[in-house]
Amino acid sequence: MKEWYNKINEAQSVDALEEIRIAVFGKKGILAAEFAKMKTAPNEQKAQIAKDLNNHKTALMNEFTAKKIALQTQELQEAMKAEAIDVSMFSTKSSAGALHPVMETMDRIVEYFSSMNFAVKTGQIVEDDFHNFEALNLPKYHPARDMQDTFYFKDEMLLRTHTSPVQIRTMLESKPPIRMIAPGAVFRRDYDLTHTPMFHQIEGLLVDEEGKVSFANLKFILEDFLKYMFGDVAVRFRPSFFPFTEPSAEVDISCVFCKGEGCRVCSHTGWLEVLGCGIVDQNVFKAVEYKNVSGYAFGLGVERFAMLIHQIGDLRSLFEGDIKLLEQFQ
Ligand code: 2NM
Repeated sequence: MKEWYNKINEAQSVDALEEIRIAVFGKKGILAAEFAKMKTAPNEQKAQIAKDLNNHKTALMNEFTAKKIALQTQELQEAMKAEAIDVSMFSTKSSAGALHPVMETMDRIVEYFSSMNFAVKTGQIVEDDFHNFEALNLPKYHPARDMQDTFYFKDEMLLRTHTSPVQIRTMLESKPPIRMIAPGAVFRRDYDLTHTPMFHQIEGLLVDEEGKVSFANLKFILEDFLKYMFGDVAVRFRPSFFPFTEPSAEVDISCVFCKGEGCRVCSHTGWLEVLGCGIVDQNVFKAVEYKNVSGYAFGLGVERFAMLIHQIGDLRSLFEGDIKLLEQFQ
């Protein structure tokens, strides 16, 4: 018996101890064998032998339990030491993502107009002919529809060519005064060096009582906005045409690459076109049944802003998803 106490105490691992447990307490173990021998012992000794064996059994079990706890604790501590991770260690490569330059630019534009109390509206990408064209003073067969050819579904449904349908929906569901911007993806049948079939726009609309909204108000906010976006640039307004505004203008900033000296990017004019705007045509207000109101509106392409801010030469690189390009703007 004595040797089994030693074996338990000298066990080197939980596994080795388990083998000893089976050898001592198992069905074919030494205790079972000792109890079996009792049958052949003289009757008057049986009580004493049983008592001794039961004492050993309890004592061995106590030894075993104490040893098992000690070995488990030791093995756990060794494992923790071997598998420890230094969470404060520097990693060589960070896999944190970043906003795409187009989305980051969009956020910055939204931030400016939010600070000026413009509400942000989104709307829907699949639109109908009324909200995308008709209500915007672009009747069927109007020549200006050619420039905004798009992707059609059946029943006069289409992919919106600008975010203006969001302005129309906002006017139809609420009353003036209105002060809103509509950021989002738009679609046109265009694909060349400077055009992609999908791009992002932000358009703005302000409506108030007749006579309260002037071209001077529009000039002020757009000049302030462009200086917020591009820093200390010159801003100029050129007369233009849009079906939904009258009068209309295109807005240029002095070239951010050559500071107005003239270079390849600005075609040696010193100016870059960045916005379209105007006083909302009364035909648009007729379409949404607004009376005795005046308003201004404007629209811009977010990809173009992102290219000018980050000095990206090729529009298509914004759509390729190339990590090498994207990592430059983290
Ligand atoms: C532009 C330029 C000028 C415009 C007009 C409207 C609406 F819905 F109020 F009529 N929304 N956006 C507008 C005006 C857009 O983008 C170059």
